[in-house]
Amino acid sequence: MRATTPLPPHVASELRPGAPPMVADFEREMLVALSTRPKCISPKYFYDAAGSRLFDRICDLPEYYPTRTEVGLLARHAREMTALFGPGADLVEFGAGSVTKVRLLLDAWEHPGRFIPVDISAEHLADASAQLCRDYPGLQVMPLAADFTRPLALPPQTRRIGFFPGSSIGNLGPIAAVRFLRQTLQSVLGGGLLIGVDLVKQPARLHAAYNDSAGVTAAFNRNLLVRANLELGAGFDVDAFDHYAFYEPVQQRVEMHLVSRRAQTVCVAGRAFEFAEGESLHTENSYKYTIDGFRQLARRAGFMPGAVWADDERLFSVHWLAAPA
Ligand code: AVI
Repeated sequence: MRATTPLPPHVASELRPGAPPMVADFEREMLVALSTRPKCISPKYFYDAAGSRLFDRICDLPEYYPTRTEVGLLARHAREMTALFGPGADLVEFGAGSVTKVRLLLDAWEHPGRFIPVDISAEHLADASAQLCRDYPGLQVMPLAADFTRPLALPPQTRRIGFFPGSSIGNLGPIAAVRFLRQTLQSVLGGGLLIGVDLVKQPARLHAAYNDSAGVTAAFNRNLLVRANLELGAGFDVDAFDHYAFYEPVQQRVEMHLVSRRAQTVCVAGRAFEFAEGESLHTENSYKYTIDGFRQLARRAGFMPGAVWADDERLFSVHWLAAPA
């Protein structure tokens, strides 16, 4: 077995919608974010209860194609996908959340093994697992409340399959993404990883997905400031910040920013921080990949890329990455 280095905490929880980090972490990272030039904070702080609800609404927006496209791919190709799992393997979902997409796989898997949803939020996980047990009476569900970006204490098993939908890998930069995949590989050696990856496409399409007409993404972005006001008493004038999201084609990523329309002073942990008129707080990157580009990335992490499923418009992809024994 190759040794792995745990991911740094700020990278670790970037990948976990639904897991609110502790206030102390938020305060510490906000202090760093506001002291950095340009100001920049991890997207993990989007996901308090209100932010998670807004994210669920984003997933249903007409402009936000990733969720419905990925669900369509899983529904259409679940038999081919689960045939690769092999009979009796353990299926481990990383950052399982409400455990919805995996149902499409469980419905199609001919000889299922155990299902191990892993999520940092124990309460959420327990509810979702209980419901799954009711819906799939023969299925052995073994929820694991843990930070899946760190080495996991998984039950012994000869063949494990990872499932990581939603293109959450895109919220990491390419170097952190390889590091994350390398670490995941250690949990699924001899098995594989089924992972959803958003694709590069017409910038206008990406622009629409992150600038929806109902303003839900803008509210999701601004919720970070609402949260900072509630939890840290920061005093952001939330309405004076514009949501600004754009596709940057050189790095192939959507960047989200909050841009202050006026000069303002905020206060965190007794320290004052100035925003100049027009100054930005960079809140998220969402990397997009070509199919070949992602396969190369997976190879760099030690996986052997196999089948890929994409929709006819090539908006989104699901990759099978085999893991060497
Ligand atoms: C969770 N993640 C994959 C979403 C994305 O598209 O990068 C988060 C999001 N940000 C704005 N809209 C959705």
